[in-house]
Amino acid sequence: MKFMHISDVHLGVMPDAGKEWSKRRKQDIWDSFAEVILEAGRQSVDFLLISGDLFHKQPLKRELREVNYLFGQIPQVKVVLMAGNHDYLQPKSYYLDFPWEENVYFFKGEEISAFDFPEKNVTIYGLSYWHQQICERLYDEFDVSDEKRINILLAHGGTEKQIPFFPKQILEKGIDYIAAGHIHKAARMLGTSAVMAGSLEPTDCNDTGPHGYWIGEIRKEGREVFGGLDFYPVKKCEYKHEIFSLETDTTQYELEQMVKKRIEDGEAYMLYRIFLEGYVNPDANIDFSRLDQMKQVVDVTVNLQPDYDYEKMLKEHPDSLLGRYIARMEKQPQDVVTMKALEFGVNALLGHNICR
Ligand SMILES: [Mn+2]
Repeated sequence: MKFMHISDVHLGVMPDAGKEWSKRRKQDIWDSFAEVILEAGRQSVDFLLISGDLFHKQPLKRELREVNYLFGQIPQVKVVLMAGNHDYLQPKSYYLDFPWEENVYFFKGEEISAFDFPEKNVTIYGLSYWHQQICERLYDEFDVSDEKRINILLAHGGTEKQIPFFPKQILEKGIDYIAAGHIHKAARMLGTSAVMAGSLEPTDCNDTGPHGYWIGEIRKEGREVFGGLDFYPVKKCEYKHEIFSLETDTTQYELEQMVKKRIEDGEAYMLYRIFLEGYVNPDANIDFSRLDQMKQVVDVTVNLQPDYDYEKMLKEHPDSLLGRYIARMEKQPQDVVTMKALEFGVNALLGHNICR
């Protein structure tokens, strides 16, 4: 049997609030979802597994209708989905009595149940979140009913407050593939037969690395399992974290050119979070907000130290407030706190504003 595995689409999320591309990203996430569904049809997969948080928050009725329409476009594919901690079920959730297309299988209970597909020799286990947090180890509380079936667990969580679990323990129960979701960062294998799919698209500038979907094949002869799995990136957006080390003599244009060059070396679909480290000459008066306004820059984190010569300052201003402040701080224990206090105090007295 062949399957596609995606997770954490977070339909409705609007990443990078305040940035000019924010609205476009919201639409891109919907579009990627629609495209991936059509791709599932083209690839003739038997199952589309969606491991929770399809929506960023409680879905509206019209949003469910959109999603259901798309599922209806691939009637030969069985779509199996669950609610995660973001779109968790409530008594009034539209998820509960929604009239899904015939090929859609939605887990409604918070206890593990199963959908059985004898014609494909497949059983899929799963549950839906009824709470934003579930600390109980719910995935430890079941056993597979037929070891000859291809047994799949659709899981969401794996952290302390979202159903902690160890893939190895679950695989030992006779599960052949854990289709996991919840962690958005770049997709990764949890073991040979378990995948944390990552979000289909990044939903936050800290979701670095490639994002996309998985296509796999599993064959079972008796209790012997054969298969393969591949990751396919969706290249609409990828966040990169880039560190720039400044030196005391770095100038405004030099810094801007460094950043521009790094962005030009990447792909057009990449967005950047920039970290500035090292030393800066306070008199250089660098305007960091100019970096923030650059194309493809999401955020600038300034973590620079002013390059002050305190001894020289002390000699030049022995009787002023500045000089007395430096002299006083030099009598304190010379630890990190004192050094920071010295730096912040001198910044304030000189009217420098280095850390925005
Ligand atoms: Mn989640």
